[in-house]
Amino acid sequence: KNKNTNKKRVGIIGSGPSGLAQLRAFEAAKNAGLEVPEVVCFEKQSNWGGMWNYSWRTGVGKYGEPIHGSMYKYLWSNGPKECLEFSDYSFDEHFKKPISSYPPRPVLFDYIQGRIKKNNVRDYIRFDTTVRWVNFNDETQKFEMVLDDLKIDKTYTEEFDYLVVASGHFSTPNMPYFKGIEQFPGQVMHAHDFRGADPYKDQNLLIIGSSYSAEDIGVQCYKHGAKSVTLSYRSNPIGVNWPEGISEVPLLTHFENDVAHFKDGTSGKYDAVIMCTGYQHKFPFLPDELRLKTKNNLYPNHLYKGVFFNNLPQLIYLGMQDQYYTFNMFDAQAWVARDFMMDQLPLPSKAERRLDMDKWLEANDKLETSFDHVDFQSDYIKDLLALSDYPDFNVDKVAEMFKEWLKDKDENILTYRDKTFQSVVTGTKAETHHTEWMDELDDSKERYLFQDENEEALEEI
Ligand code: FAD
Ligand code: NA7
Repeated sequence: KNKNTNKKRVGIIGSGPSGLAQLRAFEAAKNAGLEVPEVVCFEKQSNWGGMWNYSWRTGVGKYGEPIHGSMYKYLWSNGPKECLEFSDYSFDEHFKKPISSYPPRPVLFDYIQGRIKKNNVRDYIRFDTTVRWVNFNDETQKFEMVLDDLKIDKTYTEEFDYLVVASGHFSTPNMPYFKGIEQFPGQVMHAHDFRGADPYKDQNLLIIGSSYSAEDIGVQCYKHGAKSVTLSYRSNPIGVNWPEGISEVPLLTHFENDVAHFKDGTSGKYDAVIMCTGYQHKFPFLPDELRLKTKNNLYPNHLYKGVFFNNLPQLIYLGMQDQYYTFNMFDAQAWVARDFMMDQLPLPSKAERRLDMDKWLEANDKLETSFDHVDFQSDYIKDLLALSDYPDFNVDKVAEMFKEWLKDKDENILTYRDKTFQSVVTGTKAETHHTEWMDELDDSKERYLFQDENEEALEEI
């Protein structure tokens, strides 16, 4: 008989940066000599990394599950890496040399994997396994999880004392309808299915939306040779200093074949439409009473400390906020969640938790500028850091870097990725990349990390 039958069990859904942060948090406690619960992580993909695990596929995967990935080729970090650095595993420790502030996706993917490869964390993950349904049993106070082992097409059930939902929220498209779109002759798709700019070379492209995806996909298509990029906004334009070839117009009203009409009475002819209209928080494996229902914002309601589901705190959500901070925020959350699950962090009463959330929600409502948003999320990170032994980092300095980044983008959206920042973890100043971002069409790790050395070696010959 298993001698660990009395051990508490933790089920984690997803092995993206958030799920991996949770695994790492438990590993850190174990390495410190503490007894940790039994942890099992379920991942529907065949590898970890979540969004950062690029997939060429769209629609469904080889087992017929909806494809999770929304990332695309030629994707470079859209914020300085110094703003997301793990404070317990620096870029220096991983790469052994300074690198630039805006690395491409494969380089960040490599970094995410570095610290968990040092332990046997992979053993805790069941890959190719979809969490199909979760039920909370009031009598046993346990979560009953219905799991599909996709590889052998087998469904089974397991019980857990705690459930950590780290399934991400940038996967299920929010896809609006516009009158006449069914007659549009060109391609219409959502950013979730965008896999790179190549098909849009020499095309006139219409993008709907005015946030990160619209900005980044628009700029990438411009960089890789689209004839023109038009961005259509609903509330506010992105409003940066656009180069000739990219422009912003008010919201689309309707299509007449390949002609799009906009709210200000203007119109244009387009070859393709990409909806960069955001994503839905979607948890098809959770019943109504356990499901987080929220829009994409900085403080989803019902989550105490941004993680504990107030009606049932043994249900924990990671990374559900809109994100300035990413990897380091997931870490700060995961450490706090771990301490609760290891009975080291008692929570106040439900009513007190409600009051705490209300305070944050009220502050959230008052935010106006992007700088306010940065400060709000920075305060949230500080609040979390005070609760656990996750290594402290200089949050104020990171907030300053975020503000620099916002200004850089405003000034020149094509060159902001050539700027460099200083690490708050090691003090290291980033390298300038060997090639300016606008001229760099190759996003491979090999070229990014070793091109300098190759060129030097060639010069020496
Ligand atoms: P995810 O990375 O989405 O991982 C969730 C995991 O859960 C996935 O592996 C998924 O397969 C798994 N899963 C989901 N449902 C189930 C289920 N039912 N059963 C089993 N497993 C399941 N952040 C940055 O810091 N810098 C950037 O430059 C940046 N660029 C981005 C660009 C795009 C296009 C997008 C969409 C996001 C970007 N982000 C960026 C934000 C990104 O979402 C986070 O960096 C990070 O990936 C979030 O981690 P996560 O673990 O919370 O979610
Ligand atoms: P976001 O940041 O949630 O933004 C969604 C955008 O879509 C935003 O500009 C919305 O405009 C717009 N939107 C939503 N619905 C509509 C309709 N019906 N019509 C027009 N425009 C609409 O999602 P992103 O994909 O940009 O970014 C998500 C993550 O991906 C992010 O973390 C990045 O790192 C990558 P609004 O301002 O609400 O009017």
